[in-house]
Amino acid sequence: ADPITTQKIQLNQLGYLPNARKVAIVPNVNQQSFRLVSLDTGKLVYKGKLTSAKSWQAAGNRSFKVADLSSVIKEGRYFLKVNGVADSAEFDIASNVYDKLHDSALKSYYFNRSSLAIESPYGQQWSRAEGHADNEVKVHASAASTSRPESSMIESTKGWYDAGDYGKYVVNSGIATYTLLASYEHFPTFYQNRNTNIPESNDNIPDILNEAKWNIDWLATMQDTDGSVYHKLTTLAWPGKEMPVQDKRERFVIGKSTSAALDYAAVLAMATRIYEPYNNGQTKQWLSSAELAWQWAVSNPNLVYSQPDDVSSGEYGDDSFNDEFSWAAAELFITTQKPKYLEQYLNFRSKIDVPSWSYVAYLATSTLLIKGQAIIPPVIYQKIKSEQLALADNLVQQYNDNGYQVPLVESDFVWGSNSVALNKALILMQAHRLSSKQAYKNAALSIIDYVLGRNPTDYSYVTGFGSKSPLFPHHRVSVSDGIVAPIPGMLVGGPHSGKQDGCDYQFDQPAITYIDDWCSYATNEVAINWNAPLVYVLAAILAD
Ligand code: G3I
Ligand code: 9MR
Repeated sequence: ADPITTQKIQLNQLGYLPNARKVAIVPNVNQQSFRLVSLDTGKLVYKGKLTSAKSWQAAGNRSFKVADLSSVIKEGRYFLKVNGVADSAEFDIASNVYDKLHDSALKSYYFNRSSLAIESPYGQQWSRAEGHADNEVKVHASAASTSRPESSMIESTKGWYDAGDYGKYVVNSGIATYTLLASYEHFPTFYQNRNTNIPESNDNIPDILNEAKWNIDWLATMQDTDGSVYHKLTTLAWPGKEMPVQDKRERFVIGKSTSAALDYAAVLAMATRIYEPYNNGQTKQWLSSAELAWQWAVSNPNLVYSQPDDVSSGEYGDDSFNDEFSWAAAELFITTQKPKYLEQYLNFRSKIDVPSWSYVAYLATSTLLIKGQAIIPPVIYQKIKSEQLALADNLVQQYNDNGYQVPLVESDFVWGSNSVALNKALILMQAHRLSSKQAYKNAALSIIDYVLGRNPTDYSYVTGFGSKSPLFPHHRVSVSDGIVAPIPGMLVGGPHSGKQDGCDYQFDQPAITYIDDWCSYATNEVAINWNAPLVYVLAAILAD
């Protein structure tokens, strides 16, 4: 049977920037034209031709049509009409259409802070009691050392919960914190006066840096005295379906790994240069601990995290570290300008691809291209740049080849597919910055359209935004706080066909296997590394 997920018009449910391409996907009805109606005047403002488009295997191969309303640039609220199908959702064309979304996506980190009560002036209806002070965390056997033996206690407060669970994981914190710090480092003016209404909003530090510092302060506690870094801080089993304050299970620092040490080194090196002007007195310590972690990793280049028998929290396992070495070396080089780190970067340089928690080679590229031009030999800089542009060109090719007009291919539909999409948009916006070619930006904007509803499930994948967004994310706070609306501004993982959670999915094709249900931790969980590229891409678009 034809797995038609929806007979609806699929478009960006929030809306479009006035000068953006504006495309909607229309069911394959026997009609030639579409009409755009202004909600403000009730009048027809535009009539256009429907074109037919290539079907998309990953979405079940059904055929559909495309409505292109790019030529409408007047700000306002609109909907689309096509005979034979329901009117589309209402949407805006406005230059501030993504402002609130950006701020809310950033604010979601505040809602996921460990060791802090969320107070009503900042959290409104989602205020809650403090959970997980983590001032007494036990050293697990797998993390023991002579200076900190098994069952000794360390203090490891603050940090963000990783996702729908209450664990704090160094590896995933690495890319998530990087991406928020890069948002600031690449668009400092944009962040100068943005107020997200967090407790620190009235100090002289941009809110995004205050937010990231909550996690960096925690990260800095995850290093042992010899420079090694604990892999994670979690309970042994998963927490219950309960609020943070109710989870009284004992918490442990568990395992050590080369990836944790290198991700730690990269983030603390980066933080050193970014927080330096704010003279917070910590940056000297951060840099020496980053260099110590680097040294440790050089002496322990192959320590793979292996999950102990008594532990079932998230694994974030990885067994190839050249990409982490190259990233840490790049950050250390930009911060210290010591030639040995450039040599090490060149030594460990890895093929770039869309970044993820397990493959961070691209993060080195991103930092070196945007911060390194003055200090990297021109031949090397040009090489890195041409590789970046080749990767982006490949994404533009995918965009041109896809009937939905999004740069997505079947292999992108993994656990957290929406973050693959947004990291592609991050690459495209960086290519746009390096070369100004409009195609890069068009393809990046198409991904914003995709996550906000122009996709074959018809969901806007960000809680609280769009006419049909997730109500039941796999997020323990949202499911147990007694408030109907989930915490806003969270991007869910998105469709893929793994079905590791055994939930009752309607479909099998990767781009439509999604369910808005607490059950679905494989498609409907949220995570700090998934939200971060949403923040970055929106900042890049709004700052452009
Ligand atoms: O490594 C294999 C690869 O060789 C193979 O080709 C591919 C085919 O699908 O699978 C790859 O393994 C995947 C692995 O991630 C590495 O990318 C697994 O299928 C996939 O199930 C696994 O998903 C991870 C998931 O945890 C389960 O371990 C997600 O990337 C990761 O984001 C997610 O992270 C969890 C934390 O553990 C706990 N906190 C919540 C967080 C989000 O769900
Ligand atoms: O809630 C957990 C989620 O945060 C993780 O991403 C996921 C990864 O395996 O696991 C979830 O926990 C489930 C566990 O794996 C199996 N039993 C049900 C748990 C959730 O209800």
